[in-house]
Amino acid sequence: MRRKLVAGNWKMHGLRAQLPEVEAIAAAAAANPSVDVALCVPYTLIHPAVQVAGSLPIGAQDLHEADKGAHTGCISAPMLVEEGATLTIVGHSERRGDQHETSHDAYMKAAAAHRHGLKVILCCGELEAERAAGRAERIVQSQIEKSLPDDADPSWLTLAYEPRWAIGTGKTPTPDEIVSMHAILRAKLRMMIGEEKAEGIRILYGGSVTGANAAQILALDNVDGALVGGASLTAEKFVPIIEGAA
Ligand code: G2H
Repeated sequence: MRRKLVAGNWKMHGLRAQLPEVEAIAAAAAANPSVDVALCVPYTLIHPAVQVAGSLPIGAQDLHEADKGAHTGCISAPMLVEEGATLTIVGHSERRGDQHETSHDAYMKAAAAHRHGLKVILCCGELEAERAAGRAERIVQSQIEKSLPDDADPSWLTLAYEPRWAIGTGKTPTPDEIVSMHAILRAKLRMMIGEEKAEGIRILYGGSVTGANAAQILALDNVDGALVGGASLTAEKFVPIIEGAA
């Protein structure tokens, strides 16, 4: 059975003044051992968060595909490891939208992270116009074809389906739309890496998950957890989601 994973994505939020939230989230994670919890914070908070997080895994939200080099402003996997990160998100739709990243970029970044022992949450998801045009399934399948690492394995890889139109908007897909897309992703995994590994890989849902809708979403077929943005910024909002997954 796949254990549920609830991962927070703080995006470009969080100063050291918010470290007590990390501590409170870590305490809630420890109190709910049946669910895996992780927190992906800004680069600048990785080290300080690790200092107060106990056994709560602290991750990054992106990385560069190279280990080092002339890449002004970028951060590599070895740098993340040195700061104490144990996981990273790649291919988030805000990276795809704001920084024009492609699925191939996500593929390269996932490989770099894995080379250095980081776990990876690989994101995919369609735009609103793509869904309206009836292309959502094909778009998401294509993203996975281009970004799934060659040696994808449940021990280090998690997928996250995040329809871009649901991110930070308060809109969520219907339960049927989530179930349908997660089934498509599971089938795509089976085709690409075989039944056994495909069954082990967790597929998270992300996009406007809150304490109010988490339990319903997390109970859906093939929904193995949640990637949570805005509602992960405080323990008050995030802990009910953790508890909803337990
Ligand atoms: C989607 C999600 C976290 P939010 O980006 O990855 O953000 O929960 O704020 O929609």
